[in-house]
Amino acid sequence: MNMKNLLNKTLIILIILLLILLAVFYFYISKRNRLTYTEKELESVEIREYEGEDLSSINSFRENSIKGPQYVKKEGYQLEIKGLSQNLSYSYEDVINNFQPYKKVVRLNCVEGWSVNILWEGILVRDLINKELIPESANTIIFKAYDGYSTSFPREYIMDQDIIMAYRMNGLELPVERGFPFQLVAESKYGYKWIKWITEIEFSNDENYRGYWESRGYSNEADLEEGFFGY
Ligand SMILES: Nc1nc2c(c(=O)[nH]1)N[C@H]1C(S)=C(S)[C@@H](COP(=O)(O)O)O[C@H]1N2
Ligand SMILES: [Mo]
Repeated sequence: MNMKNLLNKTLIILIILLLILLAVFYFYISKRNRLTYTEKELESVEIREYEGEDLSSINSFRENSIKGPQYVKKEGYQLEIKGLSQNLSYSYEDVINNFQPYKKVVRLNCVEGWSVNILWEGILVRDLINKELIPESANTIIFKAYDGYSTSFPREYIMDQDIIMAYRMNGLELPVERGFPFQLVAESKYGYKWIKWITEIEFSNDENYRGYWESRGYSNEADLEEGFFGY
């Protein structure tokens, strides 16, 4: 074999390798961005009006989660509740079947300027929590998610109000990209408090705890009427 042939062969092999790499990359990107429901599928099954109020479509969210959609399996899923001294754990079915369901239309506002109005169905977070387990010194409730995301609230925000942890939206089970199995409906707070793919609810006495975006400069209160800048 002469030198020219060898070079040609190497070039062809390199081109093939590059094509394989591109195909894998394309497959990965398209899987990441794929929506659970197409527009057409949603048309016939999604609730778009509730008690006279117009609702946004499930597909009108802008997906910009820190690590993209997380694929959480129903089987084996456990929601961990961590008290100061004792812990609880619920399976997906425990959460769905054992607590009083609640429904409410609430608008999610992202700091990027878009918003969506959705009919949420789920359970009240405070119903999950056995009050005897939580001493008064636990002033902070931290939520953690499958992608490493976290956010926190003063105890009263969660325990003294009807704050929903949703498992359905517009009448459908929460899609993967919307936070299956559970998303917090953090009413009156900016979107970054609406944690998706919840795995853990932890009681803490650390008032200075800061979640993912909060530790990067967004307001820890995140109240819609106050704005999201500063601490
Ligand atoms: N686990 C997790 N939850 C999350 C996020 C995230 O990156 N990871 N992003 C938050 C932000 S910034 C917004 S606006 C809402 C809605 O985001 P979405 O449109 O990507 O669903 O989810 C919130 N919950
Ligand atoms: Mo956001």
